[in-house]
Amino acid sequence: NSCILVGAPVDSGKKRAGCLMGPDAYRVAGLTTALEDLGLDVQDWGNVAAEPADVPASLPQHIFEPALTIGWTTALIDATERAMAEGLPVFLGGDHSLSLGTVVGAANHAAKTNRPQFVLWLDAHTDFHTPQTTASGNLHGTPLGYASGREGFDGFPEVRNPVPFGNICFLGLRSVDPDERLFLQDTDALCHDMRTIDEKGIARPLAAFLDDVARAGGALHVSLDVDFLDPTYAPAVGTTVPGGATIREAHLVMEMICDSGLMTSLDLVELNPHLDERGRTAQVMVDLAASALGRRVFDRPTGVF
Ligand code: DIR
Ligand code: MN
Ligand code: MN
Ligand code: MN
Repeated sequence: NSCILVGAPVDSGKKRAGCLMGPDAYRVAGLTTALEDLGLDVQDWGNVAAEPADVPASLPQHIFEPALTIGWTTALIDATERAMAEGLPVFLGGDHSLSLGTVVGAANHAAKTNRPQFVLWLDAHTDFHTPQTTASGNLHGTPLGYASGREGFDGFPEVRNPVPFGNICFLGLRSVDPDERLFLQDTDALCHDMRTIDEKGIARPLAAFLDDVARAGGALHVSLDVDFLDPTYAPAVGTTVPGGATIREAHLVMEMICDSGLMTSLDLVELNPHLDERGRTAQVMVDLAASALGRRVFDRPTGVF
């Protein structure tokens, strides 16, 4: 089975530029070799390109760069469906607005194969806004609002297979806007904030979610935002929030995902190489991707929990 690298140099989802350099930063940090060393067949499909789309007047005026993000969404839904037919895509971001395309594309692929789509969102933020609720106007705060079928994404492609709220698990939350929180607390989405991780550890809530996915025979999309990590370890992101996951917590998540055998697609998002320290954050993300795809210190018996 192939691992397919899909560059998504999306930079329109927020005002601070730089994420367009992300795909090449991952390549320079050795992502292909790291995965080939695990015995995987790796194909690099290069970078997806997008055309600006028409923006309907009904979309709120404070939304930043909607024409480009709508164009990226259309292009990435298509690229995701094509890549998922061939193997396991790893999307090299690009800011988190790329997930408007990848989550919807993944859910379309899952529907074709009659599997329910699940999403693991590793992020300080919930990214559950709609164009109406976002105060910043930055569409990188909206991908799960879109992919779960919330209203108000005028001009964006229709979401044919919305991801049910209860199929979404958040880990690492510590910056949730009031509108997002009001909405999410009335859903059955699994919202694990940093306090939960402090109190229970990161393995228990994750193991419970992976059990749900396995029992349902689901496909699992994993979206890793750089700011899931504490900025001490991963400084190259526009929206740093103190109090995030440690390197070991993040690797444990990736190792458990790998052991589960459930992951069908992976986003690496929000890396801003302009803010990095000699590729340090890019390297952390490459190492985490390698853990998700099989890198181990030692093999271990199954059934640890
Ligand atoms: C914030 C930031 N909630 C917004 N979101 C980020 O602009 O809506 N997501 N940075 O990762
Ligand atoms: Mn497949
Ligand atoms: Mn995010
Ligand atoms: Mn974030």
